[in-house]
Amino acid sequence: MSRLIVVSNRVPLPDKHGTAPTGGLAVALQAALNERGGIWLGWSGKSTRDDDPGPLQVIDKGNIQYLLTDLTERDLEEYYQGFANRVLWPICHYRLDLAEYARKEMAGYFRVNRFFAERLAPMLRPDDVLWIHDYHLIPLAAELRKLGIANRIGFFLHIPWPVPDVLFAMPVYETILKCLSSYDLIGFQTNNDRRNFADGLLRHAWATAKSDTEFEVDGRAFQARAFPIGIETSEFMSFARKAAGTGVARRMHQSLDGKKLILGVDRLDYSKGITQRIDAFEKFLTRHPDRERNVTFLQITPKSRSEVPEYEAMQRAVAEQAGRVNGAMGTIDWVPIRYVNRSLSRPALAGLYRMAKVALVTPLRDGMNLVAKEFVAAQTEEDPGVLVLSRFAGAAEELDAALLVNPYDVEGTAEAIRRGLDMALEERQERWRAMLGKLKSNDVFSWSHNFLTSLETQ
Ligand code: ADQ
Repeated sequence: MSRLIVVSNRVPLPDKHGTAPTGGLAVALQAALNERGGIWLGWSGKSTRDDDPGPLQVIDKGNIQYLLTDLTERDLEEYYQGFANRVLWPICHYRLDLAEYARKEMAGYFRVNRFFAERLAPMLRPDDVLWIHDYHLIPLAAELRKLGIANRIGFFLHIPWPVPDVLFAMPVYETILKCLSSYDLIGFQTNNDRRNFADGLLRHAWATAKSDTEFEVDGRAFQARAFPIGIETSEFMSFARKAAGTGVARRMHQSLDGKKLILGVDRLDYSKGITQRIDAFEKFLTRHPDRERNVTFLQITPKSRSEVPEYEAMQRAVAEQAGRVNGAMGTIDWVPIRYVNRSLSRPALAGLYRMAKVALVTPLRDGMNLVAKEFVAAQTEEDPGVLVLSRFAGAAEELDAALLVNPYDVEGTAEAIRRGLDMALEERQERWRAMLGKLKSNDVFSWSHNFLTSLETQ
């Protein structure tokens, strides 16, 4: 079996005892690397003021070599904070209003990808299979091809791919499309993303299609297909079974004091629809005053990308909004919204999912959304909670037995909260079984297996 070479912006390192990191994606890729041996390359998380990022840091663990590189401060600003997170991320999440194009940052994005390619190329053997992850690294295959690398190279995009008119607003979109055509296989989260990609690509005379999934650009053939990412379903189910006995679960149970838990769990990001969700919860309370004091909405949101100004502003906006609702609707012994900026362990998270009657997973746009899948996996058959899910999350393609909502429709989401809280046991079980079946048949291990098999056999 040929070696696997994974490249992603960040590398989840095993700890000093050699224990693999947690989180579905890391666990699945680690498993694929353990089986075949190989390399995982990415940014170390550190930056330097010098112009030279210095040598690669090499960490050997069994048959896997972790290669970490520092970046210069300028690289980091232009590639990561700049083009990746202030152009590609907003464009792919349909936020043209937040995209900030600057030629300097676009140049930095391509320069850092060339730098990654130059660091990787000398380490490669002719039969290695390469799997590149996410929007930070779209040009990597094109840069490797320039250096003479002819290996099979796959790319998986974790975020959505926009419709053509949104994509075309990005000044370098043609270069980005051509860069993608240097891969052998491009994986999208959903069929909708794959269709959007094909629609945008085929508006150009330089691209042709042989089928829905096979394309040709400048004489080079490649495939683009949907591979919806999963979670580590059975491990997550077992976390949730064990979680009832943990301190977090006990403390939460006590503090709920009989109130029904409505739960939101998201990284702090404008794509996650947190402010619209709080509006919907407030609307639910004003429409159903009899429910006051019977429910608690817990929103758990670790901060992310705080170096990007939009994220800083959002942190303030959400905290103020939660404070305003609590001030207006709370009583001396009831706080409607608990807003917490903390990361929790996976078992603690699983325990909270299991305790919740309703989960609000209402992003305005999301590649997949793993929280939706984790929530379903954590439920018990005897008394499953209800998933309220945005139709704009990739997860809605598989989890169509959830209560699907339009997150921009605040009243519709408020009504779904009510429906979720009142849903009869039989309907909850029926919906849950349908969703769990999908999570079992497509977990994160079969996702990585399917992708790699397609890449090697197409
Ligand atoms: P993200 O945007 O980061 O990922 P998501 O899919 O929701 O979003 O994954 C978040 C992960 O972080 C989940 O596993 C969740 O459990 C964890 N998490 C969230 N809040 C936490 C907390 N307070 N404590 C601990 N863990 C927490 C991108 C795309 C998604 C796509 C994934 C995977 O934006 O659409 O689903 O990649 O492809």
